[in-house]
Amino acid sequence: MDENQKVLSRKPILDALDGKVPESIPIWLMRQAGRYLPEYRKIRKQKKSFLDLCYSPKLAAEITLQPIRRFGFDAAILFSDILVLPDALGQKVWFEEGVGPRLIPVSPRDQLNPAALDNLYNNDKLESVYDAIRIICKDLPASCTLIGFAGGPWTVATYMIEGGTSRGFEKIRHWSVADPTSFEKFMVVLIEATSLHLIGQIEAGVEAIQIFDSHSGILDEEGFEKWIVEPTQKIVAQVRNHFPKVPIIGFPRGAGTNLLSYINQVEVQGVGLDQYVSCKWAAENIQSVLTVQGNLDPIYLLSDIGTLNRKTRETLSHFGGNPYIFNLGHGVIKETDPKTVEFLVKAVRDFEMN
Ligand code: 1CP
Repeated sequence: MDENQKVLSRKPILDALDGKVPESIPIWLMRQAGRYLPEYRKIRKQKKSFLDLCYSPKLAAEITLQPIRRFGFDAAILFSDILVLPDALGQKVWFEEGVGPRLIPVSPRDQLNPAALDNLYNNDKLESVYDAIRIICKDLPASCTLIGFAGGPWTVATYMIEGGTSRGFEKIRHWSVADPTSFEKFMVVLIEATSLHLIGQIEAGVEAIQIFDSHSGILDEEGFEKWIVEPTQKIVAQVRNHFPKVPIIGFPRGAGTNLLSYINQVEVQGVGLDQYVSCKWAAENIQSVLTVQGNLDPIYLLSDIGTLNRKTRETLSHFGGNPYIFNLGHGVIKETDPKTVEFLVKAVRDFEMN
């Protein structure tokens, strides 16, 4: 078969991650489930706490499938959150309306104890996430791929150490440079926990995984190697040990030119691009090596249809002829009109390379 010959796909996302070019460009969107959908807001009301929603298998399964029914995306992403992991490890985590995630912060003095990992082996919270996956698998359309995920250890650590969303990330940056030895011990526990959680999701039925390192952009080159590349290599190796064939998508958001180091060292099958990466540069330097996913700025879903159409076609014309999954550069913004998402899906499906 010619290298880029188009294939008729049973699961277009899995084919794209296998280096093939499906007949029609596959599409899913980060945060495709969530507050911009009225059907999500309705279910959200049933639980006061966001984490309770994440741990309700039937509701989490239903929310995962809502955008699939409405838009027919090629992938469903499990409805959960990267912060279920610190919660399952025993840290106090809650979500405050209008504020976002809050955590009782971990400090260099009260390290994350490796014994916390014991919590994960027999943990009702994570078991309910895996139960949601088992329910979703029964209802998933045949062409749709179920994607599981975890946060990258660095990104999860930012929330655990800062105690929530942060502007300057001074506490974690200070700890990681002032005492890298104790910080590494902390990261080792998180690397292990993340690997276990991803393996648990695959055992329950997810067909691909994405590692969200949303805050990799706050590290310099040396920090990126130590706290993004090396931990992700270790996670990929552990997952591969159990499941050699399940494709992995890395998403080191904000990595910029460090993306080159990431794709050369981490054995992922696909890499997510944020909207700050030039499409022309990424097509030449990244897509020439592996499948890319991205990277329309989600803000265009709030602009007029003409602009959305122009920017979408521009993105597709850079990436469309080679192994590629259409996505945004970050999550759907909550003010987005679902009708605009419908338009976007059609624009991607109808696109033909000339
Ligand atoms: O109020 C609500 O209803 C909660 C909003 C919400 C939703 C829908 C949060 C709170 N998390 C989620 C779901 C979620 N989170 C998914 C589900 C699947 C999908 O994409 O449709 C995923 C993959 C995540 C991952 C996640 N959570 C990340 C990584 C991706 C990213 O956005 O960078 C991060 C950083 C979080 C933390 C988080 N969860 C929620 C909030 C408000 C935040 C903080 C984000 C920040 O610090 O700005």
